[in-house]
Amino acid sequence: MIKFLKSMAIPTAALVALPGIASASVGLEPNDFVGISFWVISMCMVAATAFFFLETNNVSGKWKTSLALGGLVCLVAAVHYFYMREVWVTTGATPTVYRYVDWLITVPLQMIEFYIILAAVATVSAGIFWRLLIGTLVMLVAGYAGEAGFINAWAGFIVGLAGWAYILYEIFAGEAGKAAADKCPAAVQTAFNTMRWIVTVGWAIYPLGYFFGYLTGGADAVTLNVIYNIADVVNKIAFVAVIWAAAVASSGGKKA
Ligand SMILES: *C/C=C(C)/C=C/C=C(C)/C=C/C1=C(C)CCCC1(C)C
Repeated sequence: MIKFLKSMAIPTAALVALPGIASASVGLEPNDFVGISFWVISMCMVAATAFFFLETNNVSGKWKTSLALGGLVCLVAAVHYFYMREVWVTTGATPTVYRYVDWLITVPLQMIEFYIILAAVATVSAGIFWRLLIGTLVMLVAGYAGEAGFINAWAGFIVGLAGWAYILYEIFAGEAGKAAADKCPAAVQTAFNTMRWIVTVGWAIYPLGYFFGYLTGGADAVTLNVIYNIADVVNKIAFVAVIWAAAVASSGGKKA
C-alpha cells in the first residue's frame, strides 16, 4: 500500500496539476486578489499532497496511515480548489457548493486523524472514531441545509454549532482528550494539543463566515473568500504538517 502510494505520489501530483494548467487560459486579472489566492493555494495543496505522500517513506510504520490520510486531505482540497478558482475567476461568484463538497470529504478525514494518531500509540475505543465522525457530519449537513435554503438558516447554524461543540468536547474533555493526556508520548501530546487548537480557533472562521457572510450579510464575497482561502491553508496544510512533525519526531527522524 505504502509502496504503491510512494510510486503514485509524483504521477498523482502531475494529474491534479493538469486541470490547473488547463484553466490557466481563463485569464486571471492582475487585481483579482481572491482569484490569485485561489491560484496560490491550489498550488500549495498540490505541493503539500506530494510532500506528505513522499514523507510516508520517512516515518515508522504506525505513522504511515496518518500521513497518507493527510496527503488525501490535501489532494481532495487541491482538486476542489481548481474548480472553485474557475468558478470565481469566470463568474465572480462564491463557490459555495464546491466548498461544502470539499468540507464533506476533508473534514471527516481530519477528524479521523485524531483517532488514528491515538490508535497508533495507545489502546482507544472505536467510539472516539464514531463520535468525531457523527459530530462532523451533523455540523456540515446542518450548515449546508441552512445555506442552501433547505431548512431555516438560523436552525442550520445552531445545529451546526452544536455538532462543532460536540467535537470540541470529545477532543478536550471526552475520551479522546483523556486518552491523549494519559496514554500518549510527548510528541503525540504536542501534536494532539496543536491540532485541537486548530479545530477551535482555525475552524471558528467558518461559522463566523456563515454568520457575517450569510445570516447577517455583513461580509462581501471578496472578503469572505479570501478569509476562507487563508483559513484553509492553516486548517488543512498546517494541520497535517503538525501530524507530520510528530511522526518524524517519534520516528527518530528517519526510517525506522
Ligand atoms: C478544510 C476545511 C475545513 C477545516 C472546514 C471546516 C468547516 C467548519 C468548521 C464549518 C462549520 C460550521 C458551523 C460550526 C456551523 C454551521 C455552519 C458551518 C458548516 C460553516
